[in-house]
Amino acid sequence: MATKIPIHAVALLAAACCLASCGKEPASPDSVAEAEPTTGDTYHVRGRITELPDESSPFSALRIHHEPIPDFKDREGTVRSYDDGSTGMRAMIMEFPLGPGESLDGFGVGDAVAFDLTVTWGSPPYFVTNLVKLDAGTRLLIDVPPADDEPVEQTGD
Ligand SMILES: [Cu+2]
Repeated sequence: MATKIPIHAVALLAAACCLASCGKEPASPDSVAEAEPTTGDTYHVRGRITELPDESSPFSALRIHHEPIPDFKDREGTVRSYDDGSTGMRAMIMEFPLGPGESLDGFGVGDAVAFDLTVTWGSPPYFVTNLVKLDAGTRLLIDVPPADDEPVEQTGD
């Protein structure tokens, strides 16, 4: 019949609405069957901690200046590309919710770190696991190279 609405479209719509509005509310049995897996994509990322959550400061959070994630897929599953030739997610400082069981004990602002970033676009949309500290001397792509015009010691007499 020409007017029949495809079942898949309805189920996808329902799933999308649920993702957007009701978070952890149990889905109906119908939409469970059609629901996409929530395992998400995981990226291995390096960066430097710029801020740690502080109980006395309500807007504080774990923030990390992360290196570019060239294969990062947006919510539509697309790897974006930019005019400068870069792709995915460019380096930036952003807030990172911790995944289950993760602890910030022993971490400090300025630490170079590596972690797995799992992106589910759920609630939270992404989170960090396997956070480890890198060697203190680790040089990251985000570390600003010394300026060319830095004053140079003159040794002449
Ligand atoms: Cu980012």
